[in-house]
Amino acid sequence: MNSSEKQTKKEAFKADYINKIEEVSGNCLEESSVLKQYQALAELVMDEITTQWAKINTQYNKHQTKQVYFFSIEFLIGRLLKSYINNIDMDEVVTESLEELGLDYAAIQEQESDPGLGNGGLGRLMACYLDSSAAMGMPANGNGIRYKYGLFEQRIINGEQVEVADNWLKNGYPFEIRKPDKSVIVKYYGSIHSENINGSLTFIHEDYEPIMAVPYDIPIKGYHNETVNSLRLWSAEPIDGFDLPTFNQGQFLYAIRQKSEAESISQILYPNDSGFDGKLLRLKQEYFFVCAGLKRIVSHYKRNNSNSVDGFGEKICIHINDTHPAMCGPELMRILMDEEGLGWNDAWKMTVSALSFTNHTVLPEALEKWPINMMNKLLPRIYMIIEEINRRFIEELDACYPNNIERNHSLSIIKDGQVHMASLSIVTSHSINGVASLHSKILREETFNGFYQVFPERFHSVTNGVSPRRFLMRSNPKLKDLLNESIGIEWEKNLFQLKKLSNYINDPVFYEKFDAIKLANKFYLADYITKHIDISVDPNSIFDIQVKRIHEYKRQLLNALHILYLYNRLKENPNLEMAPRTFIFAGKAAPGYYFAKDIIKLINAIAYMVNNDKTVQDKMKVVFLANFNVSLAEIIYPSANVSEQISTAGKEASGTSNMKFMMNGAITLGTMDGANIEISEAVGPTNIVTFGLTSDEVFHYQKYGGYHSVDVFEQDPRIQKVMHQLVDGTLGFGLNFQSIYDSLILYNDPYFVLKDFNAYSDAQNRIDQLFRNNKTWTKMSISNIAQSGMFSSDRSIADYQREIWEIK
Ligand code: H53
Repeated sequence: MNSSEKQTKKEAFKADYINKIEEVSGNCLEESSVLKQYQALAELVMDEITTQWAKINTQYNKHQTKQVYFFSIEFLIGRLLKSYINNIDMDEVVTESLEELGLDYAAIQEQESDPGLGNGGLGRLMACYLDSSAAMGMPANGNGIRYKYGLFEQRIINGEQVEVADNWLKNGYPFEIRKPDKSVIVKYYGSIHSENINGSLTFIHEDYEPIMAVPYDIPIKGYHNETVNSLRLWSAEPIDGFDLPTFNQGQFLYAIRQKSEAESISQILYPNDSGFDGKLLRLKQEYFFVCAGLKRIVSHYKRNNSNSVDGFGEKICIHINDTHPAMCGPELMRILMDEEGLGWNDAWKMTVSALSFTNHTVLPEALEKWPINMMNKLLPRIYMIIEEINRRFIEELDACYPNNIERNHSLSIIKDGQVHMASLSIVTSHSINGVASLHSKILREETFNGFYQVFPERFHSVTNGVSPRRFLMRSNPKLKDLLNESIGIEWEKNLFQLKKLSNYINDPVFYEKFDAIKLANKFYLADYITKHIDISVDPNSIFDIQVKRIHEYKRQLLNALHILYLYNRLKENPNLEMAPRTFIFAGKAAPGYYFAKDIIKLINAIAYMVNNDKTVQDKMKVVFLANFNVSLAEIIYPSANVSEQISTAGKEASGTSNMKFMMNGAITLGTMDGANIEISEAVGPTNIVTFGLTSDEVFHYQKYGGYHSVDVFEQDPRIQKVMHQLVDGTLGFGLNFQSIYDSLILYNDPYFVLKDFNAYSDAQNRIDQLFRNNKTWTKMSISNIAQSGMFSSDRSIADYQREIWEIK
């Protein structure tokens, strides 16, 4: 855009914006509130995007383009306004126009709520995949739940997590379109009877409880292209709203109960990350978005295909994100057989061809299994179909591998009184994949080895990726500008082009600019920390950051114990030579995960002690930032020097914050786990610091024993001291972390924290040495960015497209 074009656009924008403000607020610009200024801007942007949306949908329908649908119980999309503006290439026009109008663009953006419709990695991955699909001009859509309350807001009060409801819809949400005309009915409970109608057996669902599923669509706009895909989120409502007859008969409470029971389905997101919560309401949620989504997809397909489902399996990809949407298999079978009149074999072929499944965890406690009784009662027809899928599967296995009856039956979808959702997903999908190389290997060799032997061709691996538009271009605009001026703009469309940075790997002028940007980002975070928790931190210190859900396997505890040890060292020798450090944590604990909450409490207790001790003041600080969400993440990654990725090897399927940190030039301090391994391969051993047990060693100890944490404790006085401090009152009057002590000693340290302590402490020393050589550190940092192309979600989507959905 040349300058006169820009001027014309700005004038047009300003005129439209002033009109919009009047329209949404009934006030003129000068008298409008910041909220109204935000709403007007959001509406203006939506007007532009919806016009493009309508156009592309017409094209998709006309050409019967192959469509992908991600079914996921979480979509952690983050704030959208700025991304939309970037994607329609209006950033400069809007920024300059608002400034000329005397408005505060940053404050306007702050008005947007950050929808917490996910817990962590799983939901955020879906948002990155939607962003990448749209950026690549690929028709891929999301299908999930419009939770009225997203993930709780976390406050830290007296060092402890307190949960507050997340009322993200309180001011309305400008980026969704409610489509009541596309509502569908979801049926629960009741009974099934079969009838012979015109010579064929027909199943009829009676006495069911109907719930109305109403879709809300959010546009997913591609970066600088014509594509607009859709994220469809379903809201549960009672049929015909309030039950007036009942109400009129005076049964007021009953009428209200009916309404609120219906609405409860989409009321709240379960706050568990990688953990299974076998509640009836969760099962209702899982069926709810699966049933509503599939019904609409089938009817839309028929509308463009002469009212027939022919070819559905070739034209439609239903992607099952973890096992929460595992009922896609039986539900699609139900629709194709009971509603479309197909026979079992035709319906089965179509279903398997349409479905693919990504597994995201090997933690046994996260694998979903539903009691037969619960499922049979709530979803009688679905359960019937699962039984039949299983019966046929076992029959085929017995026929193919007659000498393996015991193994065959161990693969049963239904066993021990439960329905195994991972097994259901594998049997009903033509493709199964893990999310990093190591993870996929564990799936093949351990977790799903029995299935791998039966269907080796179904197993794939696609390493996760993250959106460079969100986590580099949007969150680190200064770095974006430096990259553009140094290596041109091709990297914006193809992140592998960042390799061109190797031309600058020894360039002192580039180093200077790069360091200045990192420092400015650190100042920004330091400012946020002061504003929010009144702790002042030194932007020249190492920003050593661990932000993610709090979980034993992610081992925030290892980090915390090491901080305590470092503090002890500094107390013994206040002149200890070390680069000053700021240890930063953020992350939520599931409300019922008491051990994780104790870890938060421990970190805050250590922080309080360290930050108030004058002898260590200029050497170390510890910070726990409340309410980690996408918006806070965008401030944190660009400012990081060290990215803590220290999970017990074999436990973290992939991790994605490791990629976001790397893209912003942080050095990974990590175990050989998940995608850390691929990061290490990409950057080479001199640009990462790894430590600790390998996954093979962890498996070996878990299988054959041989690790006794008490031995480590007895041999290492550093550990003894730290462990005693957990329970002797050092961390504050009345503060006692016995549960943590017991887990590490009495229960033999199930996540190998003490076992890896020494290696971690050595690795931390290496970080210190490296950082103190400024040139080496900057070189490492730039090398990390240069190699981050492989961790763009654009690459992941291209892999899915080629290997799994087979889209040209
Ligand atoms: O999914 C991420 C992985 C990460 C894994 C995470 C995840 C959840 O956030 C929730 C449930 C689940 O089964 C897995 O823990 O390692 O990077 C995206 O694949």
